[in-house]
Formats: sequence, C-alpha cells, structure tokens
Amino acid sequence: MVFRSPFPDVEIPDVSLHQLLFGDIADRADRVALIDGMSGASLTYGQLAGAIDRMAAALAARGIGKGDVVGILSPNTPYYAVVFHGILRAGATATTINALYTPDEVAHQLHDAGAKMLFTVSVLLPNAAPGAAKAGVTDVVVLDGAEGYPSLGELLANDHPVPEVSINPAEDIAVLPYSSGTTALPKGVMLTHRNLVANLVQCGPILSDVGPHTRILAVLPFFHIYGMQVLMNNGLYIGGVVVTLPKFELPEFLRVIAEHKTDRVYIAPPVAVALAKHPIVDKYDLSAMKMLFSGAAPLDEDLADAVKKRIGCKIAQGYGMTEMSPVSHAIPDGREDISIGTVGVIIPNLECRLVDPATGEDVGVGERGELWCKGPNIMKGYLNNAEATAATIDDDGWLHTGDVAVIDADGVVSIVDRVKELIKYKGYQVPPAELEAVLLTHAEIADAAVIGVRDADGEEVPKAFVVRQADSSLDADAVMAFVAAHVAPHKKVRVVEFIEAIPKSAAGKILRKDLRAREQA
Ligand code: 4UV
Repeated sequence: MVFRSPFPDVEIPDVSLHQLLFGDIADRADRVALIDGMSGASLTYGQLAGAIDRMAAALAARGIGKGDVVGILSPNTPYYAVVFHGILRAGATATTINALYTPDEVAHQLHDAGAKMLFTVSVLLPNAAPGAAKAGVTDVVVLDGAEGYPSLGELLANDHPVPEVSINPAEDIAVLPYSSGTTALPKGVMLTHRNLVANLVQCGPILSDVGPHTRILAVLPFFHIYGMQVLMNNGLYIGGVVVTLPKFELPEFLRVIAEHKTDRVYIAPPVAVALAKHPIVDKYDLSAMKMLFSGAAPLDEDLADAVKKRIGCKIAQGYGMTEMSPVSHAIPDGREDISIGTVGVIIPNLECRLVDPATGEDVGVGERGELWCKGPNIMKGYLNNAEATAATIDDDGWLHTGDVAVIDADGVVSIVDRVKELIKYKGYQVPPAELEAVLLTHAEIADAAVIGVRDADGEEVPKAFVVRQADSSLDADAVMAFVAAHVAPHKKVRVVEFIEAIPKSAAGKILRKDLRAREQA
C-alpha cells in the first residue's frame, strides 16, 4: 500500500541549487541574508551572491571545476555559505565535514571523497592540517587566516571571470555529506542539485508561515544535512535572515534569540531538555521565538509540552535522513492539532510504504512497518559503493530507511523504532561499526560490539560490550578513555559491560538484537 502526502505535488524546477537560490535576487539584494550571531557582522543577499561569484572564480582559477570535490571543515558562520555555494557555483561538489572530527576522521573523509582542496578556520587547524596532510590534500584555505595559508579575503580579492559551467541538475553531485545509513561505516551520500532543489521546494507547503520576514537561528551545524538544507539553504531560498552560531552554549543561544529576535529556532531534542529545565531560560526575553522545530532524533511529547508551556511558542517536529536530502515528514505550520510526538505528514512528491521487516509484506494504517520512501529527494547513491547503494535503494527505487513507523488514518506518522545499526547521540550519527573497529585495535580486547542504550535522562548513548583477552584486567574507564582518544567527542562510548562472548550469527554477524534483548532484560 502506497501512502502519499495530503498536499498536491509541487513542480520541481529543473535548475541548479545556485539558480534556485540566487538566480533572481533583484528584490532582495539590499536585504540582510546572514548574520554572525557572535560578532553581529552581516552579509546582504547582494554581498553574498557577489562573494559566491568571486569564490567560484577563485576556485576555477585554481583548477577546480566539474567532477572535483572540495572539503569544508568549519563551524557555522556567514562565510560557510560563501564557501559552500562558491564550490557549487564552480560546478564542483562540497563534502561537508563534522567540525569535531579528529585528524584521522578528517583524513578519512577527504581521502574517501577524493577531495582536492580543504576550507577550514584557524581554531580547527590543529585537526585540519594533519588530516589534510594524511589525505594528501595540499591546497588548504584558512578562512580567518593563519600563517602559511591563504585566507578567504585573499581568495575573494581576484578579478578572474566567473566560470560558465553547465550543471545537469539530475546528474551532477552538489554535495557529499557522510552517513553510515543502515549499516557499517560512513559513506559519501551523493546528493544531486535536483535532490537538494526538490527537497527545498517539497517543503514549501509544510513551511507555509515562512518568508522574507523569517529570522532563523542556525546553531545546528551546516555540515549536517539538517543544518545545511533546512536552516542555511531553506533560509536563503525563502529570502529570510539566517543568524549563525558556531556551537551550542545555552546562554549564547538564548542571548542571540533575544537580541536578534529569531522567530524560528531549529533544534535537536537535547536542546529541548535545556529549554524545559534550565533556570537561566527565565532571564531572557524569548518572546520573538514563535516556532521551535525539532528533528534528527525522537522528541519526547511531555518534554515538548513543558517547553511549549514555559516559552509560549509553537513546537513542531520533522523527520528526515541524509539520504533523503533530508526531509520526508514534518508537522506543517499551522497544524497545532497534530501531536508533537509525531513527525507529521508526508511531504509532496514523495511516496511511502510501511513494510514488515520479518515478512516483507506491506502493512496498513495503525501497524508497525519499516518506512520506505521514493521521490525526487532520494539520493543518487553512495559514492564508490554500489553494494551499499543496492542494499539501501531497491530495484524499484524505494529507499529503506531502517526506521520503524506507524501511520494513522489521517496520514500522521510516528517513528516508533529503528531496525538499523545506527546510534544517534544528540542527533549526531554514531556508527557502531566504527567504534567496534576502534575497540578491536586495543591489544587487551578480544572482541567487541556496540549498541545504543538509554541513559538516566532517556538520551540514546553508545554502549560497548567487551570481551577481554584471557589475562587482561582492563576496566571500563580504560576502555572509554581508549575510544575517546580516537574518535570525535559525540562518538565516545559512554557505557561499558564486559561479557564472555559476543553473540554472532553463523555467518559471523553481530546479533545486535540479542544484545538489545539482554539490555532490556
Ligand atoms: O542521516 P541523519 O543524520 O539525518 C538527520 C536528519 C534530520 C532532520 C531532517 C529534516 C528535518 O526536517 C528534521 O527535522 C530533521 O538526522 O539521521 C537519520 C536518522 O535519524 C533519525 C532516524 O533514525 C533517521 O533515519 N531521526 C531523524 N529525525 C528523527 C529521527 C525524528 N524526528 N524522530 C526519530 N528519529
């Protein structure tokens, strides 16, 4: 049974992302596009479009063009948008890297993506420089300047021609964010211009309250698909103002909402915990905040109600996945009748099915099934990995999300479980396979498996089951410290249990469901 959006299909223009966002900015050239929430510095749409042109010209002069990949390792600032859209304007592909990555993690993504160049900022240089060196990337730009590196200002001060590239929106890869999908290690997710353009346009009927008057608080990172598309690109598409913050710190977050009067604030669920509970929230005038929108992990309904009462704003929830560019479901603006514990309705131009993982049969209204989606926002595939692509998108074009959902008679969807390996820590991806590989490099660890468990606050955290070598007296703290030294902070193992043997199938696959059952017992 195929489920569809309550909204009619929308027309998806056959244009590049640059054409969609900046093709005609005559009406908004003098209006502010981006504000740096830390310094207050701003860029108008005209300045932004001009800087993007200069960036594209500089990249073309360095030999970057169609088929090339350029890395971005930077916290959110207005210049992120200049670099990101400059790369796309030059016809190249941007691979966006988690700003907290270790040098090895940076190197791995740059190498896997085949990146030729890297943009970063001075505070991240201690990880960026060795990462780039290990990946053999020698062309590194430090946006705010650092000795021995070209800066953004130097790059933009050029009079090269803007390259004339012809983009094929359905084929050309605009971005290459990394996601582990349903299994194994992170893979490059090939999202075409059409994928990104489609998802912005598909969200139009859902985001019916937004427009040039909208002021978005952008603290969720632009390197992750949610920040990239729903905050940065959608904010620019609607002609709004995007106020950037480089990281989440509650006082700064509250100050910026109050000072910059951001009316639309996008968060992941842990921020809602702070908004519901922290005493300092009462010290700020948050009356400008009309809508708080949560996604990337399940939002607890009681928690959302508590925030709503305390702040007096509307709350909505969306659901998506890197591989879907990313939005597939959301609670539409103005639909306060829909429960905040759900992810709302299907977006236009998208078809969905719910399939029982055990039988492979479609299920109907009110029954649990794995969510499958098909539409113009579904990725082209994983980079250099036809096998993983085929395991995720079937022959008929259905993307298997690995999430279990229920749809009610009104077409409202709830995400109720996950059948894939992925762990979400504060909305960030933690692929268990990556942590297992790190654990197995420890001389005193004979075997290991990682699953997601709930901590005392109900947050999902990575837990390692570890089999020690025969004469080892390794303790939990040592295991956690070992992993922490090798991975970005969000991937840390936070609970350890020593066991006799990891349950495995005859084929040697970790039986995670047995570990989950053991955990529940
Ligand atoms: O690939 P990814 O890291 O992607 C995301 C995307 C989050 C979005 C996208 C559009 C929105 O409008 C929005 O609000 C949030 O996180 O991880 C994808 C997986 O994250 C889980 C689910 O397991 C996905 O397969 N996930 C994302 N959103 C939700 C969620 C949610 N609202 N409830 C439960 N799980």
